[in-house]
Amino acid sequence: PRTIYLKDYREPDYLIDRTQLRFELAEESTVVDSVLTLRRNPNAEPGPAELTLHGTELELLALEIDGQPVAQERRRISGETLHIEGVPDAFTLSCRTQIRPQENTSLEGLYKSSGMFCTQCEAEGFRKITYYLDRPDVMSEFEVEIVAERSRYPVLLSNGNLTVAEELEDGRHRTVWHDPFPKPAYLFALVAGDLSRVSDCFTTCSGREVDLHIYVEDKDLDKCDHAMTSLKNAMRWDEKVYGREYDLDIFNIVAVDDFNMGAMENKSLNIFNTSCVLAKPETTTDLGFQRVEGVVAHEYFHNWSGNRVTCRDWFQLSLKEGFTVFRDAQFSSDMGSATVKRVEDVSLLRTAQFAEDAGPMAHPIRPDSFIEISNFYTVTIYEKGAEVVRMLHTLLGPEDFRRGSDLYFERHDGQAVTCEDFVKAMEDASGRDLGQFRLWYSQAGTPRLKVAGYYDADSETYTLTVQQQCPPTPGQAEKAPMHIPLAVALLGEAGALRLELDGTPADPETSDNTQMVLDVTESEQRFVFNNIKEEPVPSLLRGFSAPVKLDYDYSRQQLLRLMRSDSDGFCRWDASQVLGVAEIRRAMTADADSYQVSEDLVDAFRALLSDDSLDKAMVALTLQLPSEAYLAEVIEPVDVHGIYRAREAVRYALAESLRDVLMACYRANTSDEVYRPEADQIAQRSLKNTALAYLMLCDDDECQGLAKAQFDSSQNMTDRLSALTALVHNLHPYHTEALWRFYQDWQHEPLVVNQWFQVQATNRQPGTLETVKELMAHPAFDIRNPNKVRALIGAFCAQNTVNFHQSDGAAYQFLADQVKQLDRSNPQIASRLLVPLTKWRKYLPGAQTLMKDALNSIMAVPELSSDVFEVVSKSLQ
Ligand code: HT7
Ligand code: ZN
Repeated sequence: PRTIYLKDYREPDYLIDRTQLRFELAEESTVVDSVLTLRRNPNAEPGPAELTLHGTELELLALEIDGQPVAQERRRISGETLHIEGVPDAFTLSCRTQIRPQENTSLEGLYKSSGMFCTQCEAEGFRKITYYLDRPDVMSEFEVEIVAERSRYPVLLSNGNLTVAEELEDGRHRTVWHDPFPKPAYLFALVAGDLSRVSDCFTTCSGREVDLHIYVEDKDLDKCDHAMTSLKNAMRWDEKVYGREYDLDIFNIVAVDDFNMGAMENKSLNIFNTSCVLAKPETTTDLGFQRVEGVVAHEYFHNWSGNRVTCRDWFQLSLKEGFTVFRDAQFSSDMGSATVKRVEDVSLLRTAQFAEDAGPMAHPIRPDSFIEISNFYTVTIYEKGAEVVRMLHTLLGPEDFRRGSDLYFERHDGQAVTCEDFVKAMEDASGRDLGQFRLWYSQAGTPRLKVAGYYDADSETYTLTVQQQCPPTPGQAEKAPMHIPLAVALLGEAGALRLELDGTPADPETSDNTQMVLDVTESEQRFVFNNIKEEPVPSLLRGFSAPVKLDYDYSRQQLLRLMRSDSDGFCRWDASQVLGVAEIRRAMTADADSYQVSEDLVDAFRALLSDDSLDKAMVALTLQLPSEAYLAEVIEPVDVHGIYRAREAVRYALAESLRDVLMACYRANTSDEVYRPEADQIAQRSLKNTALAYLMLCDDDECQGLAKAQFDSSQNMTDRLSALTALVHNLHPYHTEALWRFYQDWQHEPLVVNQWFQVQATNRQPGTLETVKELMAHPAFDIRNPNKVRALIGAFCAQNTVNFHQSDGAAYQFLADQVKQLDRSNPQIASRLLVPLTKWRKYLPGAQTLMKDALNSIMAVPELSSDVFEVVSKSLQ
């Protein structure tokens, strides 16, 4: 496989002004006719009159230029391209290809899922439909005709407005769709199937009516309300917060079972994984409801950040993804609890993204090269990309940031642009110099900030010394210092102190002048605060103002104080995490019988549980000890089993010490209110189920009876699944029956069955690998369905660390075998699944050898896909 470099970017030689497509869908194969109106790109470098189109797995039936067949000697198919020589400067190219969607298991291009035809064209799937300039900087106006048998495919959809719908003879019908907005091929979509729909409408800020439809299988009609409400909230929010109005008269969402990712933002025809659109209380957890809201909003927001203004090339992917994740995070914060959302996002970043940044696939948010673009839909591009946009928001402030985004949309509407264009718009609108800030786009790795504080009572000054350093990453040995916004406050006995930095007063946005954003730009820098009358505790990296690792040598007393009284919710939670890590480290070194949990931690947790004034969702998050994944980031080399045992020891000790207050909390938060997926109730359930997880560690009858009673009586999936998890993961005598009953009740709901797989796959008890293998033979499992693969194999390998890292290496080999098999049907899923193996360098020497053996066994397979080849070869380098 060939490496593609950003430095090799060239403008396309030809442009396609108009794209006419005609699909004849049938059971054996589909015939695609295209008529492309092409012209030479006036900005292209001079070159031969030769057109090179992308195309793969296509059968070429006919090819004409301006109505004349193209002779064999003038055309050549090689690899993934079709070359045509001697083309005019402006012409129409007519092409007929035949494809076999029924046999397409990669879920890219046109394929079938549960009897319906659907498409996935991002990033390079369109070339599996017809020969085309399948690159995002070629934007074209599309007209699409679809012909199919009416009884099997009564619904025929594509992008834009419906212009024709008519019956044909012999039981077929046809529709024609026209999308007036030029778009790249990756935003093309087609759906044909027997679908039912839920409809609503939305009046835009300028008074236009937009018809909204969600298409699903008939049995799922009762699960669309939440997605519809989320869509309307997102449309209103984007008008209010970004001034972005929807631009067509119709907006469609279609749910499909087999989908490689969460959803796809095709112009006016979003296609969704069922897991990201369907929701009802009986089948969907609170987390599921929140995911639907977030993904619906994310895809909708792409209409501007991605579709109206798109990417010039795939190296710019974070231009649309980072910005859109930032926008959906702002939306979710506004819809629920902002601190909870922030803590959840930071947790994901500090586990998955920091691990990626420290591993063999580390890349900047704008990579310099790739082999397979599908491998670059990463937590770095998405989540770190969103953090970079967030830093711009912090540095500029909300008003200038909004001016910058207005300017970006105004300047580049209808264009395919770069990350540089985005930063330039922010720079021009705000007048700020973002020269050094641009390094965030080109440098990979997680910077480490070492901060020290010194109080001088005589001069009444407090000095923060900040050092930054970024570790080497593949291909980038040396790093220059970055521009890091460091939000700080100084806490005194009576609260946060007024800040004055060498004469500069605090951030005027915080009305009380107690928070400041420091511009950290050098390897080492000192910030002196004046008029500080007492020795403060510094509150650092407030709201997680930059994606960095922070070192500050806090005392235990200082951490307990931050946890109790910092006005920044993120820092309160983070202090509890630091204390949790310290406790688990201590438990790792203590021998099993002598370990005693720290009294001050127990007291702090007791105080949290007893304080009714606190946000219950935050209390729940704070009570949960640092995850195994986070511990694996901060304790190296990673002793998986040592970490697990120590974490369990701390959990047991806390449960025992806090049993009564946990029980009171559980009872106080048990309610029989009708289920609502809203912040107050979600918080209450989260706290109750966190208490339940602890109480199940106590072996008295009252505690042990809780999960069974909750399982038997719960009316919603959040409570039912929490109870099932508690029963199964603690090997409660009722667990087998509970699993059986759960399956009996929900076997007709694939998304619930996936949760049933996942509960079993994440069971830390010994023998889970065998259970997973047995479940792969269960009639409900299907290796062709990515959701099932993720729920069973993915969850086991990525979340069940003690079992994945069992000492004989059997689970590594199991994963390697699955990757080899999946690579033949769905390379994208295969290469995502293998990520846990790529982290081999972090583990103890014995595990490293066995993990490398598994990777080498994959490498030995002839004809690996470019997806799997790239990940395995880079991780073995
Ligand atoms: N922009 C969408 C990306 C996507 C995708 C990429 C590769 C393979 C399959 C895919 N399905 C969707 C999703 C998004 O970020 O909104
Ligand atoms: Zn996206």
